[in-house]
Amino acid sequence: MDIDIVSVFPEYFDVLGLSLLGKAQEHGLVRIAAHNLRDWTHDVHHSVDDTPVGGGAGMVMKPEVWGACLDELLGSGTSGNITGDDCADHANTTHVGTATQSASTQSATTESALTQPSTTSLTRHSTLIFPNPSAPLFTQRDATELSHAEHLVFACGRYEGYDARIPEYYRAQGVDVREYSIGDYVLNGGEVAVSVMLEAITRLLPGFMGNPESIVEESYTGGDALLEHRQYTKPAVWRSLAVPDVLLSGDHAKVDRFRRDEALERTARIRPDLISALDCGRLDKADRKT
Ligand code: 6GU
Repeated sequence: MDIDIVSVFPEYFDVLGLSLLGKAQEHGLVRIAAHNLRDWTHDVHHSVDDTPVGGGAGMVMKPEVWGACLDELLGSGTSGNITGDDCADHANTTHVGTATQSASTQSATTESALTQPSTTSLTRHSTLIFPNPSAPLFTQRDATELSHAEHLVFACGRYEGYDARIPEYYRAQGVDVREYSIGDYVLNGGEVAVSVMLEAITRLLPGFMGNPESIVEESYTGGDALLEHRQYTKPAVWRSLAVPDVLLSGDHAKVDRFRRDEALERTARIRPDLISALDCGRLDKADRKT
């Protein structure tokens, strides 16, 4: 999977070189590049935003800068001329998690990848994602679907948002454009939301997790999105608190039943909205009693 992230704070994504995602990049499972939006500006101030048309507080991100940037990253040449002098130099592009690369090889890699679209970049399917607090919620279902994508481009907005014509334009060009919120609260910009979505997506890549079963069993996965049952490890008694007896019984059917009941009970109590959304056909006879 190929991932491009555009932000006015690309350093935000330096942490993606750490941990499991860093390993996944080293192993070639995923390539992640963070780009600075200001590299596509042409004015002396490198401005990326302007006042809202119609008035109001704050600033809105300009369509021209995003247009130049996204035309290039999507490799589609949708606005016609995306070569030569129209391209800024992208000294600030960082290949996240490739710490061993020198600055010069890094920039050489970037240039050839971005300015000489290969046949694959002309034919590959790209998905363009805008974090947006006013968009539909990003769910595990979206993460699963996007984990099969070939190329993801995350466009991080800052300030009061981005000009609405940016997603509209690319959608009209036939690009798969998504806008997602990660929850009912307001963040200063899309960077944290993109980090969240990226982690949810990339951990589902085949070969990413050491133990693939941990993905299958967890909350929200599969058709029925239930909260997970509680977990215990040894010792059987800690500070006079005992692990439930059934978990020590060795009776796998009983253990499964106990965990399923607990998942249903916790979900009904903590997230009744998930129970209402359950597909009744997926409940078994014993579930109906709980
Ligand atoms: Cl995607 N962006 C911002 N700025 N705030 C958010 C969000 C996204 N999702 C929840 N809050």
